[in-house]
Amino acid sequence: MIELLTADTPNGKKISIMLEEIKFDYKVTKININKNEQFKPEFKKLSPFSKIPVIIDHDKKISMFESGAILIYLGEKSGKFYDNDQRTIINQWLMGQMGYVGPMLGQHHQFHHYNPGKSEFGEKRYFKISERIYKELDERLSKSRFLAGMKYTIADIATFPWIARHEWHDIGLKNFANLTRWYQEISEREAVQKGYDLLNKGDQVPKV
Ligand SMILES: N[C@@H](CCC(=O)N[C@@H](CS)C(=O)NCC(=O)O)C(=O)O
Repeated sequence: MIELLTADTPNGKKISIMLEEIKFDYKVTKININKNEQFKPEFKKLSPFSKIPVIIDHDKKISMFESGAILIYLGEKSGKFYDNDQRTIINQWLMGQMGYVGPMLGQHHQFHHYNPGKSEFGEKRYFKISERIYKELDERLSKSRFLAGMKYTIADIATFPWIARHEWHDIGLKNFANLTRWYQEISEREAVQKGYDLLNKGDQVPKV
């Protein structure tokens, strides 16, 4: 059984979506990052940067932090969404999400959504970068059904929950036809809808 220690954020949703997709038996343990539970010594032992998500594979008695590493682990363990012969390309789109798409959109959330009016420089900078990310993903998806090719992979699973915050971004997802097509196709997957609502609060995947 896999235990997912997480919060209701895009990085957390990546893993609940993957666990639903591969149909593994799992349970969610909520870490309230607004109440600093991530800094508790017992959590920090599992996650040295004090960040969610973390998984514990109770059968193997191992734990892991970093969502990209967790997706790779679950892809390898399940044999799903991380095909051997596609790994070179999947890894590039996955690392691009981990190092660029997620962190930049995360900063955009901080300046534009949570703290508007506090820093004009920050707001403009991350708005522009986020707009650029939308364009770059749209360009890729104009040539490819999914990020790493014809098949839905862990690179899509990692990127999707970030684009699902499109209402916060105010960039206008519907103006990016290929990104919208990709987003809608993934939104319709039952596992995505279930994994999106990881805390069973009735959260629905936002529409375009
Ligand atoms: N690179 C990490 C980033 C994880 C991350 O930023 N988690 C945030 C929530 S989305 C967190 O735990 N923040 C609490 C904190 O930094 O104190 C991953 O992908 O797992």
